[in-house]
Amino acid sequence: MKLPYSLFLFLLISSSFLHAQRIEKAINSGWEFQLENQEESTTVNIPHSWNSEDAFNDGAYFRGKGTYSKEIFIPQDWNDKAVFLKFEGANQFTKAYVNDQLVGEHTGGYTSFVFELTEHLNFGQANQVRIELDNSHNQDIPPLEADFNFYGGIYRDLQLVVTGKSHFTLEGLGAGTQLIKTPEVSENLAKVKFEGNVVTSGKDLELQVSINDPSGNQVSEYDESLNSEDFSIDFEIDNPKLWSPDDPNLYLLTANLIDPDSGEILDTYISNFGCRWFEADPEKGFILNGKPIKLIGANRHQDFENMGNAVPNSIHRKDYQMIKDMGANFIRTAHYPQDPDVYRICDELGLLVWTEVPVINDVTDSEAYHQNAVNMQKEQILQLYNHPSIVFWGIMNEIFIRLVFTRDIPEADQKAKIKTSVELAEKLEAATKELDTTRLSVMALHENDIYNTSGIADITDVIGWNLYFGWYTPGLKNLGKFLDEQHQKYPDRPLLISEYGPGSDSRIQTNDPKPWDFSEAYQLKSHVSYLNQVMERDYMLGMAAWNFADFGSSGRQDSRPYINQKGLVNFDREPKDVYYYYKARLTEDDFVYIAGKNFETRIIDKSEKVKLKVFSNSDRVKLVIDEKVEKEASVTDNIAEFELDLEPGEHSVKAMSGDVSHIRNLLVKFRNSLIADIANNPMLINVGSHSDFVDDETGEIWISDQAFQNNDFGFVGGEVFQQSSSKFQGTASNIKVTTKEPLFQTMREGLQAYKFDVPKGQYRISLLMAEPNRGASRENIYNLGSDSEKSSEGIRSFDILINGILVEKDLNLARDYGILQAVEVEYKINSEGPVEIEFRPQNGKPVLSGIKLENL
Ligand code: GCB
Repeated sequence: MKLPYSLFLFLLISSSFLHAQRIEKAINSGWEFQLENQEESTTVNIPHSWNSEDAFNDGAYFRGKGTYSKEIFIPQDWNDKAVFLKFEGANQFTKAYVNDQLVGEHTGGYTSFVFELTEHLNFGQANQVRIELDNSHNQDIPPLEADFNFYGGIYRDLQLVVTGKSHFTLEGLGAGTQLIKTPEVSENLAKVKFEGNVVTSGKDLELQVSINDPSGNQVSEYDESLNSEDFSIDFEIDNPKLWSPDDPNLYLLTANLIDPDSGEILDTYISNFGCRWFEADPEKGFILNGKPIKLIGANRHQDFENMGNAVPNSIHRKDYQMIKDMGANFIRTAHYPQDPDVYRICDELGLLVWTEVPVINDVTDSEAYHQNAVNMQKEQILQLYNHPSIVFWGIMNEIFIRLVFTRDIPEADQKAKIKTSVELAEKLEAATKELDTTRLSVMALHENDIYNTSGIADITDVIGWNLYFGWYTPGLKNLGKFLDEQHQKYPDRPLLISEYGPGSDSRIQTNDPKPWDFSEAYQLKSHVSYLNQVMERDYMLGMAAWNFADFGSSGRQDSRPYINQKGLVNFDREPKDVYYYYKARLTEDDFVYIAGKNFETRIIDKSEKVKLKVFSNSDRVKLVIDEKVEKEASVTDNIAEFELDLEPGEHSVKAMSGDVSHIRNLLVKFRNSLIADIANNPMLINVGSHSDFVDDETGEIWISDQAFQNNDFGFVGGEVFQQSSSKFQGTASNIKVTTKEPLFQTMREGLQAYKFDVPKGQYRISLLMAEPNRGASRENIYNLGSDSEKSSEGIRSFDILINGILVEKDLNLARDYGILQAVEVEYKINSEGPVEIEFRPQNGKPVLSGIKLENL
């Protein structure tokens, strides 16, 4: 429990009738902003990023310089004060000027920093503040590269802090944090050490400290004159109220710096802290306050749809609340320290935290790079030290991935890279332990033995594996095998899964999920399997899903371009099915949820049943269909599966377990009758795919593909297109000028025809196509000289005939529209009966991504 703010204010006011509080005020509003490559400036509010839009367009997002400026009035009566500018975070190299004088520089995009302004200010006047920021690629600043966007800007709150001339130190790596250490905690006693530093103005000073317990009662106090600038005060708390995810008890420390002559409070420092102890045991897993606790949760990036990384604190809070509500007890702030509020929120909500520095994918051997990395770790630790939620300091993520995936690196260079990476890991480990011996160091590895053979995996206390079995490497079941092998080979190493999970798109729905189809169903299947395999292994500390939310990654071309879609919720935080699955699996209050928010229309074969998955934390689930028929099923792995005989039409399905219920309305259609009902029902087919594609803009459903049979519809000949060297179903590239990417990405290649056994009538036929091969030739075949050139593989062209009428001659998608470009062509015909669209190859194989047939 957090100490209520009202109480906290009361404590402040009551103890400080002789005023002179520290002023901390956000100066976020009304900055003039000018981007290096633009002539016009604009007025912006902080948090701000200049990449919140262009990171989601074609081409590279702007990485360069941006300048913020503003006049700030400084009152005359602050002239006996010290004044500071405090950045909670700005990406990634900052220079600040006051009245054209440089007041400070900072390197790194994810930690806080403070510049003192006092001597540069004109009191009683407006002062010109200019902040120059640069997010260009810089070989000396981590991260060098990563699967997320390095949005530039002052993207966290900016504050003006005003203190007495004598004050608790604000500048330096800790950015104002005074350390509250809990070197020894047990149920009976917590030893607390308050360590800090003050800036004096030569006067005598008195330090008054009080500690209040989670109910607000004072449990300790201290009042002595201060003999030096550094202080270290020991406290003891009997029978401390321990902090844990179930009971996040927070103590409050208030420290006042006092002028002994006048009794005036010159500065105040306030911080929460918590009492808990923990260990990571290679056999028993994670142990908190003496009890084993399986760490289950998610990673979280800090960006949000349309905002980039410039998100308000309310969104940070909402995210972590959603993570807590899902039943998680663990979070990894991958891949960098997040907003200071995030850790306060995790303290309050009760989430155990792995926080890390952004040393990702690759390192350089430059002294500056190493120094910056180490500095970031020191800043992270010194700034976030007091948060009881933090249990792991992360030092690196998948540091050999670039090395492993780059071809033809000479052996000597490989060795040098390994050497400098190991050296940096050792430096980071040493810096971590120098500053904090009470927490565990950790690093995240990708699935490769190089981490073992290089010795780097022996450096930290705990190892996190980022494991993508069933996605980047085959076989969900290989997870357990891999973990057992590691555990046997390295029995002293506490193990975690620091990342896992496939990409999913709430527009892709199927009952027959496959790896890389981006369906919600495959995501669910994969998470269930991972949870089962980790839960049955006591030695595993736990697991963190990749990722809580979809996030921006400009290099990605998945089914939604520029977005990593492995989130349990969408980029706008709309939950996917799997989010509710975690809730059923991890929470204790009665919970029931019928999966398939985006799968309410079921277009099935007449002989098929409607398959429903219901998530619940009870043993059995009852289903009431259309308020009449009742069915029951037992729950395995928190899922009850139902197969329902439902007639075409609308149905309401209510699931009940314990005291709770959940209703989903379904619309059932029979595929076979679509043909007969063509007059009322346009037919839309997601050609080349086993999944339905639900167009979230139009509400249209493009149903999964099938082979042709009489009285029905379907393809004749060909095969599902699979790009060589890619695991993706279809093409792993963004399709331009469409929002229906997955519809175009999956396709049938080499088909001879597509047929519909429809009655006589007037029809409109839309064919959706895209050239999937980047190397496809745009050459006009008529310009080619020889036959051998003409049959070259790079050329794809074909004729299309509808009911025998030639509607396209030598259609070359690359030439006529460009590669990876969505092409939609409509034809109107009068048909005497069945409609047959014939594809005749001229060069290469014809392709088709989607087909829509409407009776006019
Ligand atoms: C990883 C990385 C993470 C990526 C993720 C993915 O292992 O650590 O930064 O985003 O895989 O989705 O590929």
